Amino acid sequence: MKDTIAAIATASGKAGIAIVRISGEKAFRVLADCFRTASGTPLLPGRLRYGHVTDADGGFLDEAMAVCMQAPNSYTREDVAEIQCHGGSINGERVLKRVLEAGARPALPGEFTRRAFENGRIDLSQAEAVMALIGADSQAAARAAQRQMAGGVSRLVDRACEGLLSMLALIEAGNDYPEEIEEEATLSQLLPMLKDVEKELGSSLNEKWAHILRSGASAVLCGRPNTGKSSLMNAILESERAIVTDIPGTTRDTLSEYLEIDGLRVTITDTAGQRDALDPVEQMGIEKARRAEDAADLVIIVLDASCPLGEEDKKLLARADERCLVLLNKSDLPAVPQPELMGLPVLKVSAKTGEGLQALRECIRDRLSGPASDEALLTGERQIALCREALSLVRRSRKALEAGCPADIASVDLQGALEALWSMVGRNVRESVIDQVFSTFCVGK
Ligand SMILES: Nc1nc2c(ncn2[C@@H]2O[C@H](COP(=O)(O)OP(=O)(O)O)[C@@H](O)[C@H]2O)c(=O)[nH]1
Ligand SMILES: [Mg+2]
Repeated sequence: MKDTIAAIATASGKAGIAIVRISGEKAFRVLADCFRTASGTPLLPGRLRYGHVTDADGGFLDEAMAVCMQAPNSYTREDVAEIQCHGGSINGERVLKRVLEAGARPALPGEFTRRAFENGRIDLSQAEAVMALIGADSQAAARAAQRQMAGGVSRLVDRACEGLLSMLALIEAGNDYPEEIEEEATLSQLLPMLKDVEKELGSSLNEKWAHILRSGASAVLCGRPNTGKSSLMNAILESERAIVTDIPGTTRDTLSEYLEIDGLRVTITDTAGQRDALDPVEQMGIEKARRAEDAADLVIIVLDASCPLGEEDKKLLARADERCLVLLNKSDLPAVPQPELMGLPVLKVSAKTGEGLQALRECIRDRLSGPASDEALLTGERQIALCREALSLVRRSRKALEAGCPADIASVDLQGALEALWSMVGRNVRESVIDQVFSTFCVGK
């Protein structure tokens, strides 16, 4: 067991409770030194007890509860003690100071989780998931982090590594017994195995969805002036956020708000209407609108059902790509024929009556949601980069074999892929990589 560390595990500021966490060889001794149970009997592992935090002279410092968790049945797999004292910006610090005086040292960011990793309770992908869960700002991101904590990525890596090791063993056997094992036979076994690993790694990479989980999704309302973009923004948000008038060119700057649709965090942006504006301020707004549109995950093109399509509408439709969703707003007004839209999937809505808004929400959610099964979806950038590296090495060895290269040519790349996968879970990684991962953590976790 390592030296004994302590930190406040709860957030700072006004709060009912602060938890001071202690882990390491001396954890129980430190606790015994600064906590007395009300009954005077000693603490038993796993039992939460009421009592007092005492100062160095045995005097009263705070009313608290305390618990001991004996190694290996704890978060760090070391002896862990926790004091639940009163919260607030001063009190928790006072109790921590007392704990440090009793023989613990302040924990570094992420040091508790690092110990859990170093003591083999979790692997590096699970440690990263802990941080992702703490930082999650949507239900979807929290769910993805929890799946990774439960070992989704670990299992993916295990399966892929098993495949790679079997392939390396096959190649090795071919090298050792060239008379007995035909090169052809080795190749015919290797190729399907390579394809399986490629498929598996590929399915865990969905970078667009991973980005949405990390940073939320963006949806941009665009269209020519007066089609009702700002009205729709307000209707979706159910608040009078954007100014609405019948004067074209009312919205000049882009305007963004957060929205949660079925656990998915979406930033929705209203933009200036697209047209050839003379006013320099409006021109700048239109320029900003174009940039927002380029960066968006979902581009919502708003058309007006009550008048024929104009030049600007047609331009927008012409540059529409797979990120676009076409809305026909003002469906409460008599519709005019718009032959240009024949055969195009459009959603009829009315910002005025609310017609179609629920369908619009569902459509936004469906277009921005990830795959139904994302057991082993990679979300962290480090994980994604390593998986991409492993995948490209596996692909390269498959192509080399298909091009008729001898089987042992593939073994260097397969070994490289294996190492990249090991790094994902923290096997055989350099200390600096581990430092890097845990440096992003908060103190007390
Ligand atoms: N009848 C009707 N009028 C609408 C609807 N949506 C917007 N409008 C009107 O269209 C005009 C322009 O709306 P606005 O939201 O400012 O359009 P923007 O320029 O695209 O942002 C305003 O007079 C709105 O009241 C709708 O669904 N039905
Ligand atoms: Mg507007």
